[in-house]
Amino acid sequence: MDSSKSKRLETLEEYIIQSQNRFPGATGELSQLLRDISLAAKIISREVNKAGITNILGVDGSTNIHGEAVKKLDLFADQQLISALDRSLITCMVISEENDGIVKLSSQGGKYIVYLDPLDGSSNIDVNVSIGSIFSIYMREARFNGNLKEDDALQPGIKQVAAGYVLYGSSTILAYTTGLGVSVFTLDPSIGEFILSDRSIKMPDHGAIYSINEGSYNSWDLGLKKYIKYCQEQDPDTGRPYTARYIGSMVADIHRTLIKGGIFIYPHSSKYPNGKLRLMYECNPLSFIIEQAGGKATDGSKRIMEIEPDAIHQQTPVYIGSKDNVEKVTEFLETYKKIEQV
Ligand code: AHM
Ligand code: MG
Repeated sequence: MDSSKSKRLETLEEYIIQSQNRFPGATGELSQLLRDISLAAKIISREVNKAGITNILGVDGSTNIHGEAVKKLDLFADQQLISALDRSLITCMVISEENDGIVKLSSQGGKYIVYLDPLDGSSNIDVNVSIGSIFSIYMREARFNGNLKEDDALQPGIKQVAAGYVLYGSSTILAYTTGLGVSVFTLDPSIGEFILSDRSIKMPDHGAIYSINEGSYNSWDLGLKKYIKYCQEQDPDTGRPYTARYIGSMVADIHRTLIKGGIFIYPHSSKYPNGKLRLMYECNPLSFIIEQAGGKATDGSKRIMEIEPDAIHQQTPVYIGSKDNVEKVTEFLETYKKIEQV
């Protein structure tokens, strides 16, 4: 075998350092923060993989701030991520799905604020289906200005300096962006390193997959009902009928959408008048990723990343995926909204 032709593997660590070197003024703090998250992700991945053989699997008996049952792995992931961020003294506060208020870290002068969904899709833990961690990073605006408060964390998604997710699936994947494209890494468990699998992933402009919880059909707006019927109609020119895929873990559904194209929708409904998914630690970071890969993300009319937040756990409807698919559903929503108003 000609070893000179074998592919040189690039680790996440090396990739982050090389990316940082392209910016001579960089302090290295953001790079450190991404390394902290990746270290916590490796530990979470290990626990997720052995969940079935340890008693960590299952509900710990408490509920989180949204009244949902908290699984033990949620708490484990939350603790791992927060303590990794605390150790490096770069982050001043964390907002996590598992914590009601802001979590102030040891370094109150730290310049970054991190939002986390430590273990997204936790209802899937017990059935061995893919789950994930999501992160979204902001700079603190009034860095040296008194006590940290929730307001310091309320910034629109366009101000994210980095965001990403880790998917614990058939392999563990880490995808992140700093606004210069989306890089994807795959964990090689034999060496304990994330290996670069895609330097700058681009998603298809159009996809033939729609992803939505159709059990809520009766409570959707007319425009959405009509759009889903459109997806199911026969039209070989546009590849219809589309395929339906819904995992119920947003990270996993978005990862598929990133690779294969299509659309993921979690609309408002009578059960969730403002949508179910969280703006700050689910929709904004995943919108940043999807936009950087060439896709789009809206709440049905407005770009997700331009929504001015007024609460850290705020919910929003979300329509996210390939550009053409998101534009098409928007047309349906607008058309039928006008008809309903007449
Ligand atoms: P979680 O963060 O508590 O796990 O909830 C968010 C999850 C998303 O991952 C997923 O897209 C959605 O909830 C599924 O909700 P539903 O079961 O209502 O379709
Ligand atoms: Mg979640």
